[in-house]
Amino acid sequence: MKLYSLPLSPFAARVRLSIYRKGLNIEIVPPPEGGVKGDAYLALNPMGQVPTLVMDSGFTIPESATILEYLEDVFPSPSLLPSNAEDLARVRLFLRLPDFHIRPSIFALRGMRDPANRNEEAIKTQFEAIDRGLSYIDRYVNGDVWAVGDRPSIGDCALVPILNIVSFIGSSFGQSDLIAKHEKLGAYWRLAQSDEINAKVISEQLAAIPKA
Ligand SMILES: N[C@@H](CCC(=O)N[C@@H](CS)C(=O)NCC(=O)O)C(=O)O
Repeated sequence: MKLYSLPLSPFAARVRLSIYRKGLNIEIVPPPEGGVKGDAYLALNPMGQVPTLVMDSGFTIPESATILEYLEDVFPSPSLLPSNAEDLARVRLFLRLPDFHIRPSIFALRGMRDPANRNEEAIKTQFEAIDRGLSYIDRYVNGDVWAVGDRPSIGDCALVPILNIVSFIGSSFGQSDLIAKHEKLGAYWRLAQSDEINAKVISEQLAAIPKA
């Protein structure tokens, strides 16, 4: 099995977190020559995005949330899914809320990191959207070291990499308290960074940030 991944992508990082936590023997590789929009990669993932999981049989799976659920089905132990339905629903919210309410703004802001491309009004609008997204997530986290329950779940796999990107994007625009101002989410983010496996993925992402 092989995972196509790029170190900075919060969606690829979700899957790496699951792989590390489960101790899986899955090769982690960058997209082939031509990158995510090259013919070789588009043959694996028609959307041209990371991550993609490729099975030894040749079957391929795009979409990080689907890959995470597939890994739970194929490698159920150690489980990264809570056992009760309410907690499972919260875990699944952590896969969806960042996609709908954080991702679009991160992508918009990424294009404005260069001071030559900055539009102050647009930046304000995007940070307001991120703040709203974080407030939605804040409702459902525990405020403890794990997002849901008393052990790691794919909820943490989803949240840690996107919070890391929010934190980085915030500081590159001079906004350092974006996460901390949300009480439970701020507590979660502080504690989550002290976990060794979370810290490994966080540092992989930070090492890949292009120098401005
Ligand atoms: N919904 C997708 C989102 C994946 C995604 O947005 N990947 C980005 C990197 S963070 C990407 O590959 N972008 C390349 C592009 O769209 O050109 C998932 O969860 O896997």
